[in-house]
Amino acid sequence: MKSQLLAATAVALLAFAPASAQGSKPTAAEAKAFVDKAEAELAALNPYVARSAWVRATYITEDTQWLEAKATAQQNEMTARYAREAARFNGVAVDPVTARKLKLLKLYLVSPAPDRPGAATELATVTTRLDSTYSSGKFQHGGKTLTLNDAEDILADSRDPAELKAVWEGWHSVGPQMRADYARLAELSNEGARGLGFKDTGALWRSNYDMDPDAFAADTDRLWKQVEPFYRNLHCYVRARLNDKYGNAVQPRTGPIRADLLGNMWAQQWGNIYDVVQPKSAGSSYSLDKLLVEKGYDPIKMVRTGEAFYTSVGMSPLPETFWQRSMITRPRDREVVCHASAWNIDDKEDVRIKMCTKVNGDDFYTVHHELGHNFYQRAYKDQPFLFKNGANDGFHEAIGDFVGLSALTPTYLQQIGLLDKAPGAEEDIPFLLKMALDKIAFLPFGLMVDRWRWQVFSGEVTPETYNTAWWKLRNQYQGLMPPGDRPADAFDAAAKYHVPANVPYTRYFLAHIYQFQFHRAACNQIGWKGPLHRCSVYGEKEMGQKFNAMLEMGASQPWPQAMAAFTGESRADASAVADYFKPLNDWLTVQNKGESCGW
Ligand code: X8Z
Ligand code: ZN
Repeated sequence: MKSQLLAATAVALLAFAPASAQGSKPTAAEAKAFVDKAEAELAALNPYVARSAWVRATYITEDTQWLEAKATAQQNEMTARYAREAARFNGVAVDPVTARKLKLLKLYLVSPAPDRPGAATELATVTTRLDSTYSSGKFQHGGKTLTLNDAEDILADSRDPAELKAVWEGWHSVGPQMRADYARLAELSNEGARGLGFKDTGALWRSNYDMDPDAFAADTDRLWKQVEPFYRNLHCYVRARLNDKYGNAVQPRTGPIRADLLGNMWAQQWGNIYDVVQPKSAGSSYSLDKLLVEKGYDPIKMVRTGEAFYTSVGMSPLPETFWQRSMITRPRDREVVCHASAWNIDDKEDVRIKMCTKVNGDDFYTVHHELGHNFYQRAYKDQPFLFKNGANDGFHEAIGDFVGLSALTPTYLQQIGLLDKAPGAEEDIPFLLKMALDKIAFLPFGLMVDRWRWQVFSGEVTPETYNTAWWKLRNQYQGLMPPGDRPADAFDAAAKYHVPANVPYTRYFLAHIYQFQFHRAACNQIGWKGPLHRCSVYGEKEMGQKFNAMLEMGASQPWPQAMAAFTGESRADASAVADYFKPLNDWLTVQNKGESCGW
């Protein structure tokens, strides 16, 4: 099977060599033939790569790592070669579909392998090892061996600052052993990106948004400026409540917030400390964590519930194979990658999720998020291979989040019997505060992770300064500090999944803007007249049809066209975030009177 694929590749190269060898300009027909061939070969290889990756991610051993690295190296080598070849058609007047495919071919790889023998294998080996090291990371605490899952539960539930600090530091002790591999990954990836004509890997990543890479960076700045005052308002309010609870010795009332006090290992979503910051006058009358347990939910029922939301808006149920092949809970007897993900193994119907699902509100939400990826994959499955993707990666992340915005409304929770009675307007502020702790707190984190990587890829940050640069950005964007001095060898960025896993992160920042644009547009379509945070699109088939039409486009058009198809808007705009949260932002401003905000 593999040798046939290699033989086919060789034929393809011979077929296209003569044009440039003769020095004559290739024709549009040759460009189209080249793209068709490349696309067919990449499509043929993909199910093999996907299966190798799936098996390694659900059963980490020396052997599965070896197998995955071999498959991804082959894919990287093939794709990078085609991406380099594609440059031959620069300036050829081709049809728009071929032009878009040529462009996507060059942007296909997150980290393209350099063009020399052994480089693709080394890159794949390092990448697989980094992901596996992170995923099997463990540390000792209180006489026990803890996994990241255990540590996350403690960060969410404990209110003992000494324990929080110890567990936070414990998990971050997995970082240093990844420094050498990470530095090598950055080197190889940069060499590969430069071979394709990009300044560095960061420039390659920023080129994925149908605009100039510098314009894209500026656009994320513009969006951040739109939401930054709201984030600072939230930061100020939360810091004051933490100070009320823990006192000056643990959390001063001015300056940055201690990163281990916010209920999440990376302080990226703060909803788990809602109990600490809830308004004295009127708190929330329910906790989704408790409701799920009380109503006897188990992981499968959570996923079934998620699926039912999508089918309620007209999408077809998941195939039987989804239930047979997904990994929904953590297996007891082997190492796996627990970080949640959604897969399409055969680029057709074989969709799956991989999660270590726990029965709590966070995972209830994550189930909806992951299924968003699967329903998107299903919707664009009939597109040509290179268009089987999101309009951009932020779209891919925003689909399930958009559904999640409805799925978390009390109205919906009552419709599906989780809540006996939906609370009235008196719970608007508690509800919005809970949402902001997750959605608004996330924004600066969503931005800073890749700001750090862009600096690493550009060479501005070196392995010696990985950690100081990380905390400089953590301070600048999020207003955070570590719970204590960091050891000289610390590599705290590596304690966040997407860094060792080499998954770009700006996508999540974008998704946190797009999802509110989708939500506002969908609520308009169904004729909703109330406040946006109480709107649920559950059961709205006409809206669902229009939504699915956007999903079916895949990556066939520049993303502004996909966005316009559903929302009528063709640029990212945080005004939908402001609309959704307006009552809360006003309320926070009043609560913060007399505080000296900022850090
Ligand atoms: O990684 C994820 C998803 C898989 S695409 C679970 N998310 C980011 C994270 O966990 O850091 C979703 C929110 C942000
Ligand atoms: Zn996702």
